[in-house]
Amino acid sequence: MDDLRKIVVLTGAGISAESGIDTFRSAGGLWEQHRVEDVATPEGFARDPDLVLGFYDMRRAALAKVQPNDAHRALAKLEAEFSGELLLVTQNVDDLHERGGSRQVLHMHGELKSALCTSCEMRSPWDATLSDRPNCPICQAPSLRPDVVWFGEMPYQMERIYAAIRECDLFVSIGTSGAVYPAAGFVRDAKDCGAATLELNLEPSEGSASFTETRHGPAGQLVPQWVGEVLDSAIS
Ligand code: BJW
Repeated sequence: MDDLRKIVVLTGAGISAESGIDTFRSAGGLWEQHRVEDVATPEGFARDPDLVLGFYDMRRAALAKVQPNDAHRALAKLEAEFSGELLLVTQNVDDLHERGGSRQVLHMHGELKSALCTSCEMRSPWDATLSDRPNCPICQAPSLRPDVVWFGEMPYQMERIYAAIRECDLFVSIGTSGAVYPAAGFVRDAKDCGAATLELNLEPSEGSASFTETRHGPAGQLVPQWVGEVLDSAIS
């Protein structure tokens, strides 16, 4: 780890599981409680906007009741103390990285606390409900939807992410099943560019075999331990 200058970290729902947020694909997870086609596609939204707006209102409200955990805090410590470059990319729509102290977080699948106007296409910070069809604060149209990336839509800031992956020395994937692209492909993109790759996940993910190193267990333990190793190796 002595030559570590550029790290890209990708996080998924598993990093927020110990805070009490449901993951998607685990037993009892969100996709067992709701049909993915109904709540996480543009077609589902067009068919039944009330259902979709209610689903995201419920998750936004649940966010107010949970707190960041040791894994979020450890990544904030890494950002503050690592002397090289760190890009933290999350697939999560929660704000637990920010509340754990991270300052720079790239939300590739959007954010629960943001609304997207389908009329003027502007994004606005949003803390309230959407199912009551409030007006867009910018164009005043009652056309707000959750500012999240559904299946078939383009994730945010892909050029910036791919540029960082091409240049990184280490790609680390934390708490994600590796079931959803393009994020699931980042490990192979990083490896093709010569980076070391590390998986920190409760169990082997769908992409485990692609990583040069895998560690399995709860993120609340694995992430602080790994961050400690990185910061110690930079000091010595
Ligand atoms: C713990 C833990 C603990 C638990 N500690 N770990 C190539 C091949 C095939 C298909 C495609 C392809 N490219 C594109 C597609 C189509 C599609 C796709 O991937 N389909 C798959 C089903 C195959 N992708 C798309 O449509 C994407 N758009 C797109 O590709 O645009 C074109 C494009 C092309 C090329 C470049 C760029 C763009 C958009 C995908 C949007 C995903 N949206 C969602 C919903 C967001 C809003 C919301 O939150 O509701 O994003 S779906 C859902 O899955 C959510 C998540 O971010 C995402 C990933 O889930 P995640 O985070 O991995 O959670 P889980 O539950 O799956 O896994 C949790 C893991 O944690 C598990 O492994 C647990 O073991 C672990 N764990 N406790 C550590 N304590």
